[in-house]
Amino acid sequence: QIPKTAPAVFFEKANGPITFVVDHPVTQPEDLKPGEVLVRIEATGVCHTDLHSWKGDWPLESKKPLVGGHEGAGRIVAIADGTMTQFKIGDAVGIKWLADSCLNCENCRIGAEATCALAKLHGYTVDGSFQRYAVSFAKHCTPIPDGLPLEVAAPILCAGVTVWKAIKEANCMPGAWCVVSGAGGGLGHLAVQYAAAIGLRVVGIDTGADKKKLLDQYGAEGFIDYMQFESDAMINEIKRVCSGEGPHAAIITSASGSAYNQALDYLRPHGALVAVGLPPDTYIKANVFSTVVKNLRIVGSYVGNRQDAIEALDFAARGKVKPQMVCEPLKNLESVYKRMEEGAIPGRIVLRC
Ligand code: 8ID
Ligand code: ZN
Repeated sequence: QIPKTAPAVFFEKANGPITFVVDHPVTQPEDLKPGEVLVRIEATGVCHTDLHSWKGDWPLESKKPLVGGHEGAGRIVAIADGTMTQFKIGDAVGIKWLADSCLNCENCRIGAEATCALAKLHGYTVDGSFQRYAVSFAKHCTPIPDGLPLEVAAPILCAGVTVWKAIKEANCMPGAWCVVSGAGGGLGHLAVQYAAAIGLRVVGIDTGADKKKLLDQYGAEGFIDYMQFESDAMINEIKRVCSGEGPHAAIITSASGSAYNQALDYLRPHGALVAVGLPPDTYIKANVFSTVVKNLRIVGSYVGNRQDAIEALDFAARGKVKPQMVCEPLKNLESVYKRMEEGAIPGRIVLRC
């Protein structure tokens, strides 16, 4: 019952044509290697990372031709012979950015699998979720809780996991102020919800009435439209909104570099800048004197581990976090990239496979 071919979207070179086909070859169960599973993807989010990957704007080589996508939710339809796993055929699982890692190096042993030197990345170094049947790795598939619709789980598998982990890195107590920059985007709108869910006081930075409206729903205590402020005025406004003293944390999920510029100036002493968004060729410029005397922290946060993924999905299963999403057919990927580039997507687009 596993077809020989199925729909997929791929590209052969950076910035090249984005091709939708209905007859992409499907890896057959007997061709899976030990440890691998075949997942019938039902829904996949489109992350801005997929757009960077197609544009080829990061200093990291990717596989070509490439089937992108790393927020895939589906069901296991085959498990390679000789695979040690708790999963059974029919189980709902997620496939995320981190496709596989050795689980044996120091990084993996401390639960930092994303920094494993042997890590494989879905939609980057191995094919991902922009297809109906994807090969993944049993040890890194994430179990999706019963009752959580697969299209709702999809955006959690990268955007949700990543921002949940980033909020943990900020290390704030309930009641602390947390600024989310890029707050109306895929990662940002979930960051606002996770932060609110653990009792942080949240201020969103982004632009446009649609994004403001979205964030108001989540109990954000402020929305700052970055297009309406000059740099110094914006720093003052952020400080003003956060009890006059600035936030305890700034989670930067914007895909543009400018969002990084002011964070060190508006954070209060002991504040944390958590770097999440990945604009190419961008530097965080920190004044050493003020970084030292304000006891600031600058922390990079790269996706999350298997446990972070389970925790992130649990918030969604309990209804504490709800992705804002619009479902569209897989063949719309190219048009989604256009809208994403224009910053015109509040929340996430989820493609049905
Ligand atoms: O593990 C990681 N660190 C990780 C995981 C997943 C994604 C990092 N990312 C990276 C992506 O590669 C991308 O660079 O996070 C970034 C955001 O991904 P996304 O949330 O999927 O992108 P989006 O939906 O396009 O949202 C970006 C938002 O940023 C706003 C836009 O308006 C949009 O709502 N924005 C921009 I562009 N410039 C801004 C600025 N100067 C800004 N918001 C505030 N200030
Ligand atoms: Zn992503």
